[in-house]
Amino acid sequence: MRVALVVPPWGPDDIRAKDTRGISGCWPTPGLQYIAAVLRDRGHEIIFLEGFFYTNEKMRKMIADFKAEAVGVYVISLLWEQASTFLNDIKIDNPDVFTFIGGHGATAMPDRLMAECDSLDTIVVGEGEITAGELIDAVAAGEDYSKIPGLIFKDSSGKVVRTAARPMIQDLDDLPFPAVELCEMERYWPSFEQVSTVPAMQMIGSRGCNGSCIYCYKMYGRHIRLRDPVKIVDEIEGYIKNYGVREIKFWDEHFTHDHEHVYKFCEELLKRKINIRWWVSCRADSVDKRLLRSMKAAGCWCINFGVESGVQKNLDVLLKFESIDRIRVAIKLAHSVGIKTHTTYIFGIPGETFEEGLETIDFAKELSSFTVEFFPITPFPGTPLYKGVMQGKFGKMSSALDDQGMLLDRPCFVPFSMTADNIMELRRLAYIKYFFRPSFLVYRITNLMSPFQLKAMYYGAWSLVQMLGQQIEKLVKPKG
Ligand code: B12
Ligand code: SF4
Repeated sequence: MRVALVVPPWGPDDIRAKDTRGISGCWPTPGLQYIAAVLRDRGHEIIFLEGFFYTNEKMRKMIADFKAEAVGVYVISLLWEQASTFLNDIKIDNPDVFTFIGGHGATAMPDRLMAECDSLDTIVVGEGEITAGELIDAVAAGEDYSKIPGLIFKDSSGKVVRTAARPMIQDLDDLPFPAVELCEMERYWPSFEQVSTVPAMQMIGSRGCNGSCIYCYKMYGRHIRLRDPVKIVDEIEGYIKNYGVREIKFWDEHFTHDHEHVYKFCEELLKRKINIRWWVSCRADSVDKRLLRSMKAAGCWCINFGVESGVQKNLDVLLKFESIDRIRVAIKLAHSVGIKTHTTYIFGIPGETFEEGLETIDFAKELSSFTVEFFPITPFPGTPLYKGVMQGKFGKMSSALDDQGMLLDRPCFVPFSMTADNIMELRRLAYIKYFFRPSFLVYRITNLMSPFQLKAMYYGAWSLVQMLGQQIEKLVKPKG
């Protein structure tokens, strides 16, 4: 069957605040690349269309030229409007085309999406490889798919039907590597603050996280499934050979959960003498010096720690189960072995005050990571935070899905303890106070790792100038 897999048309304006649009890039979507690989291996003909490169009109034309018989669309909640418009247009062009969607947004609020889009035939819920494979095989053969687990669709009477739950894939090594070769790889580039050099590739080495943070949408549950380190390194070798890749960004939710697994991965890289930089995310309570030394020796240049707040009470509200002291220790340890850190922080935690937000900024300065990000907290559908907000707890939230981005100009959620202006001011102050420190600027300049990072600094500086302008405007503008 001819299947078009599509990231709907989108641009930096849809997902970023004005002041950080300059640093925006686009990574390919790993989930859709996995779906593409599975469908290809089942004998279907695939075209992969990235909405960052094409307009809606252009993609419709490409789908018509390809004579697609099925169109599968990646959906996150923020970009649902673009996705549903696209699905409607595709059905206008060819009413017989079979449409299906998957992804975090599709999984978190399937009933709403089904109700809002008549052009949508089926939703693949959760982990999609096996379900999408069975679904497209059935559609191609003209067979009934109503018994395939993991689906939501409307029956002939218009009633929404949900099939049995699809169990998680037991062994991730059964999956093929993501079909990167179907994407226009040469057209992608990462957002500037996200890598130390290019070409860079992203990878998923595990799925799941044992944490329970209330703002995190945990599609893969608390049990962490690991890929074989040998296969992960095989995949890396392929990227080096085929694309000259110099850096890997692992999007695993919690890379260092199983130390033995990390040691095996590092040993494999060293054994094959693979010289590559890599970047991972992990929890602060899961690292020690021996592990960090091994990671550094095998090429890890940066670790992302989701710090979120410098106030213990707020970490407790988020159910982070991390202590401020442990975070401090983890970051010091990483720096002591020569690994840089990227730390992220959120403002607008339920119950957080403006003054506590200022304490978080001080904590970020104390930790002094190489790169930082400050976000307004965003309750994504499917998270305990979102459920609480819907029950009237915690604060007020916009119901428009396109407001649900953590990088936009306004927060979509405001806790009872703050105002929207407080949150945006804390974000601006955080960047200004963090970067306008002579010692920090010296650290950044003396630690440049490639011309790409020089470019990143240029765009970062431009963002800061805009934030400074906004802050000055706020201070001089008469109140009321
Ligand atoms: C990698 C990543 C990115 C990358 C790559 C984005 C991309 N397009 O894939 C970057 C950094 C660019 C990014 C950006 C953003 N991201 Co992001 N990102 C992730 C992350 C960390 C991993 C996703 C991943 O690859 N997982 C591994 C793959 C294998 O799993 P998967 O994506 O779930 O795919 C499986 C299923 O969902 C399903 N599936 C997926 N797509 C499809 C399509 C079809 C047709 C079918 C049938 C099935 C299917 O099958 C796949 C295989 O099993 C997740 C958090 C997480 N840990 O999951 C957030 C996450 C997906 N991102 C999120 C958000 C909000 C964003 C941004 C909007 C950020 C912002 N500005 O506010 C932007 C949007 C950019 C964009 N256009 O996509 C949210 C989405 C929330 C929601 N409810 O929709 C998440 C869940 C993080 C969170 N905050 O909780 N992100
Ligand atoms: S530690 Fe990270 S991935 Fe794990 S639950 Fe918390 S936010 Fe989600």
